[in-house]
Amino acid sequence: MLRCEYLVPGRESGIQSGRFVIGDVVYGPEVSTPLTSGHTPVLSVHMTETADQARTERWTVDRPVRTGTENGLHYSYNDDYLFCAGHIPEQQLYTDATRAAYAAAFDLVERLGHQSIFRMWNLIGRINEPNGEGLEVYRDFCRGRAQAFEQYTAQGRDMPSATGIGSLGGGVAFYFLASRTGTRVNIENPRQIPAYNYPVEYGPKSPSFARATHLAPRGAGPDENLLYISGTAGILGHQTVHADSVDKQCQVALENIERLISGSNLAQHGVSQGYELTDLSQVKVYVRHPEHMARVRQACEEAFHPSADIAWFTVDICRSDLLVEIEGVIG
Ligand code: 3EB
Repeated sequence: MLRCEYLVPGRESGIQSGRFVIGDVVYGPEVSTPLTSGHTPVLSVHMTETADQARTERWTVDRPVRTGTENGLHYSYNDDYLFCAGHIPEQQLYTDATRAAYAAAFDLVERLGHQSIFRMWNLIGRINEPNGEGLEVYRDFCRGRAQAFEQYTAQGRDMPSATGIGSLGGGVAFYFLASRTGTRVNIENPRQIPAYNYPVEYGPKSPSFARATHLAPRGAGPDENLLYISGTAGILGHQTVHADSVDKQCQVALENIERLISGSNLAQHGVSQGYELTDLSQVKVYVRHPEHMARVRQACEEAFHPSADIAWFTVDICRSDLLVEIEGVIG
């Protein structure tokens, strides 16, 4: 089984026996291109001002991994799972570089036989700023990503759940998880239109992601399924709601997740078991303005289980009217 945990960097926590690290993502004060340092990939993303706010998202699996690097991609995999990290340097125009980076990633997973990319993260510097032609960097990124996904989905594959969020700089860092075994189902939210169908007012190409992905790993019992919840914001239909209230946006985001993971919605997608907010074991919360953090923290701590692992970041969000975004993992 695949698991993730959030570690405080520097405070080294041992790896449980019988478990193997497949990838580390340092959400910290520095950016670096992904490094394998002879073993598993480590991607460092500039997501916090200071080292004490940093968290390392550590992914582990229950069988040993092999590691490789090609085309700027750093990856680890075993027979079940693959973790892969990449980095697009800061540039004036992102469309072509994004398409190329994604195409290289799709090519890699195809060759390794791990075609089912089920969860992806994109951490984007200057996300709301204009690129060299005046187009917002996020929209520029979405165009290149969509061009790569057009080919991918034409081959009958599903988009992953995803996060597309601001970072404090350093181009675009991305990483994803894929699987070779188990059963995977994409989940959409009846309260929101699929992001890949957003109208053109949000950019020349819609964002390429599913609202959640459900994974029934090989050999897993009914209680061992995994659910990956995409970055979720105060959006109903395709529209941002309550642009003037972080409290209300946070409430709508939580309600969106609640509905997404509910038994009634998952049943619509052929998944028999539903979940509640208190079932999320790992959560990341992104808040645009530092002065909103305390209120968002209070709302989220009330909504999630006291033992949930929650990581907090003050970064920009893909639409300039979004004030908060929440993602999570069940399992
Ligand atoms: C939204 O619902 C909010 O571009 O990969 C959430 C999750 C969002 C992923 C992405 C964007 C992305 O549209 C933004």
